[in-house]
Amino acid sequence: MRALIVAAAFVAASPSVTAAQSWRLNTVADTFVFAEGPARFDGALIVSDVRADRIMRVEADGRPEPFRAPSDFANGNTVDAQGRLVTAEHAGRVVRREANGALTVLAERYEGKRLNSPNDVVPGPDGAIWFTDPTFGLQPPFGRSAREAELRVRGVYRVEPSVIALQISGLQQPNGIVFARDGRTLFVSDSASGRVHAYPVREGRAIEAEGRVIASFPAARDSVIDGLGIDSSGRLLVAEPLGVTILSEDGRVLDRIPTPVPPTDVLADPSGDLWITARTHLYRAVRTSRTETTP
Ligand SMILES: [Ca+2]
Repeated sequence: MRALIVAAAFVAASPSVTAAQSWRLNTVADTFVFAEGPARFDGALIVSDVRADRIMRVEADGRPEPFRAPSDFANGNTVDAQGRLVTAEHAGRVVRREANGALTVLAERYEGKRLNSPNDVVPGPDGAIWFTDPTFGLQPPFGRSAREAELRVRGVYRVEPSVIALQISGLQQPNGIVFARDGRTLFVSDSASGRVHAYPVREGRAIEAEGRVIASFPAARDSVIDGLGIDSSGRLLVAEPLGVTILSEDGRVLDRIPTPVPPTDVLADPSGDLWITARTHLYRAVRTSRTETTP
């Protein structure tokens, strides 16, 4: 396991004391074709290798092993309130893995038309599944073969059993999706504009108003803004072209973790560490803090 110190950040209230926070970035694996969608499931880390058309399972010793292959070009993963793995597939479905390993299709069509390429997925405050549906998986190498979009909208949807409701329709390429800890705000990244949008959520069930832009990250290093996460303190984690940026809920930059390879997604581990997928790489970012007194 290789490590490097990547960041030293901000200044505390007292002028004489610098609270230097840094992160040690461990490379857990570098053998992915295009890693995405980290999720904690069944005592291990699940990571999609989108372009390799398979989902990998990473045990504590760090070596990825096949979990599901082929995976219908699976991308985002999450775990629902009952502990079941839920996966967004570029092939056009959102599926739930049952205890016996069978897959239940949660979403496949909207108003009779096939979904574009579901990208990322998250449980809502009431347990319903929400997902983004941009068009990145309509072409190889992110999908099996080229196909035309049947839907004009690139939406954000909420799924209840047998009901799929379009919640957001105004984004160009909705990608990362996560709820605030209190469930009253939904954050969505738009990979076309580089923006992070925040939407008020009514009763945990519906978007009640237009969102507002709280941050923006321009394309760089042949990469665009991608996955979002939330940590145990409610801080927003953004996988953006230069690394993972940590924001307050209103978009203030709290910390930055540069990554050598542009990140695709980020997951807060219960330990406080961050799992970061980055194309070929899976990193584990470990926080190291120290306080230095200066003259
Ligand atoms: Ca994504």
